[in-house]
Amino acid sequence: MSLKLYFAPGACSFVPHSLLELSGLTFEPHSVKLHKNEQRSPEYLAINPRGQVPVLVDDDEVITQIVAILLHLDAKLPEAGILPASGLARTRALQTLTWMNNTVHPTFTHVFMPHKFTDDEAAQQAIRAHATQSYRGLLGEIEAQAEKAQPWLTGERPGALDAYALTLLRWGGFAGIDPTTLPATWALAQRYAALPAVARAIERERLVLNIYKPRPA
Ligand SMILES: N[C@@H](CCC(=O)N[C@@H](CS)C(=O)NCC(=O)O)C(=O)O
Repeated sequence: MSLKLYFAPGACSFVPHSLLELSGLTFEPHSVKLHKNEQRSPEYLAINPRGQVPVLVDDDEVITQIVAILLHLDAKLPEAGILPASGLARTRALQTLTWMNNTVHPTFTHVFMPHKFTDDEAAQQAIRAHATQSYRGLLGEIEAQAEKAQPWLTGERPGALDAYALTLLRWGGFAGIDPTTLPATWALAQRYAALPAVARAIERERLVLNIYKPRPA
């Protein structure tokens, strides 16, 4: 069995990256530098024609989309606790995971890359300002969940939701949202980051957890 993960430092691929480290599965990490547009190189497009990370290659199978990648890894090694094993706890975790992926994450894309949605510069600024407000509200929803974490968002063990919460909160810093104003999520992210396996992924990506800078309104 061979596993390869294509990830970009600081991107959403941190979710499977840190969970692979946490699982103890052996994998080959491949860094893709988005700021150098490596995701659009012919070599990378041959792997993922959508030009996005993350990509998991399991033997010869190319798997994209965070939720699919996590379900694949979870099926491979259920004891890693990427998701709760069964029952309502699993349903609830999937409910939050898919919401993070299909709502919170694309809202940040509007903050980070408004040029994907219009060529008009004034409209880009309006999109960014509006999405930043929405993003604040969505992080507030994660905060309410983090306040009730038992002790992790994923449940008794750190897993998918904790990895995604760290990523989304960290991105908030770019959007001008001070992570310390979301104290339960901030504490959770720091706790997750301090796990030795997760720290390896953080080190490989050279991530700084708090990238907050006030943004002009
Ligand atoms: N729905 C996709 C989203 C993946 C995605 O948004 N990846 C971003 C990084 S966070 C990316 O590769 N962006 C490169 C680009 O748009 O050029 C998933 O769940 O994997």
